[in-house]
Order: sequence, then structure tokens, then C-alpha cells
Amino acid sequence: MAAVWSGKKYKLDSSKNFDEYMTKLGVGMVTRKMGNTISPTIELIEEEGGKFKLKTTSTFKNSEIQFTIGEEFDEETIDGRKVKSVITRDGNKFHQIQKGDKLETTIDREFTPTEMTAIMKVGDIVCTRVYKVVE
Ligand code: ACD
Repeated sequence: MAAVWSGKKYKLDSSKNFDEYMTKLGVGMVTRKMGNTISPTIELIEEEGGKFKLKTTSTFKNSEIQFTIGEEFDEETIDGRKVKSVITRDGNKFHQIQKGDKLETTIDREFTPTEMTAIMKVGDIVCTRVYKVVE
């Protein structure tokens, strides 16, 4: 049976505390203002051999990470941090830990047939972003 996210694109529908999250990461005001107005689209693609691709596209920037569940990989985050990342999976939930020189962040993404929720944490800041299926 195909995964719930298979062949779907999820577009940002609502966002809470993203400005606080970006501030804690040290993102400047101009980029924050832009980030607050952008609604990215996210696509998760499962490839052969247990590999995954997570594509984020927007009018500002695009990003793509490739990962294997449980295997550490190097990632450059959208705000420019170079981190060591690892993603684990529990069904349709993916838990990501990003370890950088100064900060540790986590992203919990849960996919359903109609939406994806991302809970992003840094320090005591919790940012919740909900994406709805567009196709
Ligand atoms: C999403 C975007 C997730 C972004 C997560 C962490 C990035 C940290 C700071 C953002 C820096 C700048 C914000 C500008 C644009 C945001 C959207 C870019 C999409 C590629 O998953 O919703």
C-alpha cells in the first residue's frame, strides 16, 4: 500500500511562532519578514533502498535533503547553519534532530492523507506549522 504522503504536495496553511523561532536562530529582520509571508510546499519522496528525499519549494528559496532513517547526514539549514542531522521514523511520523556548533533543533513532522504538521523546537520556542494537501 502506498504511503499516505506518496505523490502529494503539502502547502503551508497556518503557522504559529515562526517569527520567534527564526529570531532564536539569529535570522535578521528582513529575512524574517519575508519568511513570515512565504507559504512553502513540501514533498516527501521515498526512494529505493530506504532512502528519502524531502523537498521544500518556495518563491524565496528551495531546499532538498536526502536521508536514510537513523543515519546521520550533513545538512545546511535554510537559515545557513551547518548541522549534523538524523531522522528517525514511527509510522507516518518523522523525528529530526539537528546538531550545530551552538544550537540543537528538532523537527517533528506527521503526515496524514490531508495534512502535514511540523513542530519545530529551539530552546524554549515551539513553532507549529500546518500544511494542507494541494495535489
Ligand atoms: C518550512 C520551512 C521550514 C524552515 C525551517 C527552518 C528554517 C529556519 C529559519 C528560516 C529562515 C528564513 C525563512 C525564510 C523562508 C522560509 C521558507 C523557506 C522555504 C525553503 O518547512 O515551512
